Amino acid sequence: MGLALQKQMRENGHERIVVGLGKTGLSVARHFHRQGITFAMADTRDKPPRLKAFRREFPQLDICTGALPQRWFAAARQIILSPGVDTRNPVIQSAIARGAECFGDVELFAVTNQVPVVAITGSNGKSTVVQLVTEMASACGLRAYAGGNIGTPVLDLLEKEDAQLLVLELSSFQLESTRSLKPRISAVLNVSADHLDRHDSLEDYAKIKARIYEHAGCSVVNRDDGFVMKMKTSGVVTDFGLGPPTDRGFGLLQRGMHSYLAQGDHCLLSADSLTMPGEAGILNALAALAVGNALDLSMEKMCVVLARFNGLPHRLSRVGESDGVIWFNDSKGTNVGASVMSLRSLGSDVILLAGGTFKGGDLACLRSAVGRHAKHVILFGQDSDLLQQTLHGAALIHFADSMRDAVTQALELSVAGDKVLLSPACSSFDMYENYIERGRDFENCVRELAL
Ligand code: UMA
Repeated sequence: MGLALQKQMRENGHERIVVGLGKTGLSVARHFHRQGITFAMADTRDKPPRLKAFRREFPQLDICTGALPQRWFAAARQIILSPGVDTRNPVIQSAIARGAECFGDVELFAVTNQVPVVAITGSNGKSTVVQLVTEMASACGLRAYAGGNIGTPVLDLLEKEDAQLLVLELSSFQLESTRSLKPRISAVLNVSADHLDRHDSLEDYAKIKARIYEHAGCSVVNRDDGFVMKMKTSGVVTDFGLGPPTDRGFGLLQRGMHSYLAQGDHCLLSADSLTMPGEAGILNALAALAVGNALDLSMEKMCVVLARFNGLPHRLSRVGESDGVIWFNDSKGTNVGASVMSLRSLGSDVILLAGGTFKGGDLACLRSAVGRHAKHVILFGQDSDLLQQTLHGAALIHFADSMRDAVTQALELSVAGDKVLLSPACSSFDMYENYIERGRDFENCVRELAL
């Protein structure tokens, strides 16, 4: 777009505006660019995370950051909203009132995609089930890819030319504006209070989740969940739950001293052989089996995947990779020994995120491991000064005032080949309820900012 035209557009408004310059916004921009469609970009933040990438890739396109300007939206006919942007924003609302269409990336994906889709939502466990189903399908020889809320924006999946199955994790924000998705199989894992700052009530939130069933070929339901059981399903219905299975459904059977994951009256796998902990782990496994069964995947191969699924989070678990940088969550590294082990296992070029409440331990040992394995250390929390005194000179030291800040700094410091490791060598209680919450915070920040 020439400068004169840009100026005129700025004065008269844009017809098509992508709102939100995070992962989703950038994927929408790339999608439109591939299709030769012009648009403008807006983000309510002064410095949205993908601004640099956007300017680099689309120097010719108009972008505005900070509060959304009314006049920009005066001529808007299409608004493509990122999931993090509240549809109740007054500027968006007045554009809609003037007749603008407003939808998200999943709707754009749905109108173009030709590959069979499994769509999974729920308040908890959806990433695990998406991951499990993807691994099960791959084990059965299908080229399957996971995307959506789990991390890879759905429009990026359109680029997977060899894909035979797409397994999507969809949040309520993504489902809210989706009309055209026709999943082969849809599942709502559970509904509990979440995101009520964005949805008017729990019932409203459940209603949005129920959208996933609208055009489904097969609906997988959690028969223990009152909200899910009230939802209108389509196609063949399969259920799962913790009690004994229904006729063709999935559940638990007691045989002697042991519980078995089962379909109907057929035992499939001992509950003890799952590494995923607790009832939530069992429910996730049952949900994945129900979805996989609806896909006609081999029961035997699915059970192999379940038994070896190493879903243990927060223990040197790989969060993801972007631009050649790999991100690891080792929030369970709450003492020096654990963090030293993790540094050792990653070899070299580590950017270490550490800090919290130091519980005592061999700081000299940490210093020597940092010296050998880490390039940078980003410190946060109560005892960061103590750690700084110890680690000074072993690597370049930086300070962060929050997890988000630490991840942002790591993103800026990292180059291809680096490994960013959260392994605090400290307990989490100065900032968090527990190491799990800390690990989750880290993973959310990484997914939002870096992947
Ligand atoms: N934001 C603004 N102004 C804007 C745009 C965004 O303030 O103009 C803020 C939002 O309030 C939000 C943050 O920026 O806090 C990120 O929003 P975004 O829409 O730009 O997010 P993306 O980077 O595109 O990532 C989104 C999902 N994020 C959200 O729904 C908040 C990611 O899920 C998802 O992986 C990604 O798309 C790809 O599909 C993350 C998430 O937290 C993991 N999801 C929520 C959850 O799981 O509870 C729903």
